[in-house]
Amino acid sequence: KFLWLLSLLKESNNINNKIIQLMNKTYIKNKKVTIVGGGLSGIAASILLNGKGANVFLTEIGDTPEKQKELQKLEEENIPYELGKHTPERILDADMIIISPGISPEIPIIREAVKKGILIYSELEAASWFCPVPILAVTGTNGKSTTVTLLGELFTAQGLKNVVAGNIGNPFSSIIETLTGGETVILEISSFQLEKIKEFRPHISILLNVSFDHMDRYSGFDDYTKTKIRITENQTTDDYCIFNYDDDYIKKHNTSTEITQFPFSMFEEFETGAYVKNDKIIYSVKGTQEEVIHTGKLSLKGSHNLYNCLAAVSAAKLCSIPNTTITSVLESFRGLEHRFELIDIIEGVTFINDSKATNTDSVLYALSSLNKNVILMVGGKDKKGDLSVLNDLIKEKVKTLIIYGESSARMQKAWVNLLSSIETADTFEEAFDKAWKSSDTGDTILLSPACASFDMFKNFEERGIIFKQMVKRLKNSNA
Ligand code: UMA
Ligand code: ADP
Repeated sequence: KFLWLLSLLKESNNINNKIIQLMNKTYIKNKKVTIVGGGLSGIAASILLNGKGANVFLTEIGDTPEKQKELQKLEEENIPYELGKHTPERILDADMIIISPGISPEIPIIREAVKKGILIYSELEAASWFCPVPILAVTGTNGKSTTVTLLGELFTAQGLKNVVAGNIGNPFSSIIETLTGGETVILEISSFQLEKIKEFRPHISILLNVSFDHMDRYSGFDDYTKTKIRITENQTTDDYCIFNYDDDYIKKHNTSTEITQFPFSMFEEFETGAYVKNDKIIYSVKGTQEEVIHTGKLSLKGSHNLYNCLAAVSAAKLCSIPNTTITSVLESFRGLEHRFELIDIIEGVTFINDSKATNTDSVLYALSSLNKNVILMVGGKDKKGDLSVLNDLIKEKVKTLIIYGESSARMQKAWVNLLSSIETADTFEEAFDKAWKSSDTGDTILLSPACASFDMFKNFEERGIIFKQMVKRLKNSNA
């Protein structure tokens, strides 16, 4: 009965999506659209909207040879653009502006546009106008990439067509024209992308967790987390919100009664929801419980990943994926590179690459998953989060702290009294050398920076790759 109801709901969701799609298709034609930012999102949105008949103009502040090369794509489509400046007259001569996620709506040119009454939308919003299939959207401070990738594997293993896109690296706009119908779009969504939505409406949303992050962009925790909750803003009773019941903030603020709410928890049991009982993941609908998998069989380790699995299981079950498929994927899914990734053990010292840990909460989970004797490499571009949340775990688990990067002074000040062994390094290489020199058999060297990477690296991937290369070099020199 539940499945029958679900298929009816899906159908009405599809009809609504199609109506919105038709409205916007007609609306966008011949409209003047300025795209601000010529990164992945800006380029993809330009090509999509140009293809839908809009008069697109893109403006990009950078003017490096790489940028020039990237924007050649627009020339192929005859889309006009400017590099190295944001020309007000040109930008403001628009019916609407599509803003890239990395650009704050508080920059002067966007403020001016708002004053002039120009509509401002995010790339996520614009792409969603043309999405003909249901959207499963995942947000949260941490665990998004892991969860969307896991969901993609669950759908694929069941033979269900799907496309994973969004903040994970391929903009939503870039996949729209590849959709042939029958797919589910599985979107990783950041708070930045949610800032300027209007109609964006996923059929299933997932709220994983919220903790301090991006405090360099938001006025405070409330401002940031309220943006995350906007993922549910346009959902209706036809739609589902799978949410983390153990996250106090989400529990308090995700209160809409217009949505079909689906909680998950490690501590509470629900009539309808997913939870852990006697080391098993239980999925329950209206009191009918099913054991899905023993937590000991999950290939992803750590309590943070158990939450990701609870969320993914909930979505998979709501999409009628059977337990046999779920268990086989959850037993074999190895997780993603740079997320608490075990690299090697050299002379009894374990190396873990957690370069994607760009905020304090992800470091908290990394430390919680380890025993004592951790040598923690931490630092980078400061996101101004509250560092004291790590105090207890640093005291309990960390033997030596190696601090590097732009955030160095603030971190030293925050943790100087916690332990006797704190070292600083001017370069990442020096930080690695100091970590190795201070290690003994049985220790773990954990790169879990609690910061963005942009002060020293192109991105967190480059930071993780360089860390792994240093481990490899060390191994070779010790061989
Ligand atoms: N720019 C201007 N004017 C300005 C400021 C910037 O023109 O005033 C230009 C920059 O020079 C650059 C472009 O705008 O060329 C950058 O746009 P962008 O930062 O939005 O970058 P994209 O390449 O479009 O990448 C974005 C996401 N980036 C950010 O949110 C910062 C990518 O997430 C995402 O993968 C991609 O869209 C596809 O959806 C990255 C990220 O760091 C991985 N996300 C944050 C996170 O995960 O914590 C939210
Ligand atoms: P995101 O895409 O949200 O940044 P990732 O899956 O890439 O999330 O993981 C980023 C970092 O957060 C990694 O260090 C990872 O170990 C950690 N992490 C993953 N899932 C969670 C979670 N549910 N809660 C806290 N930390 C998590």
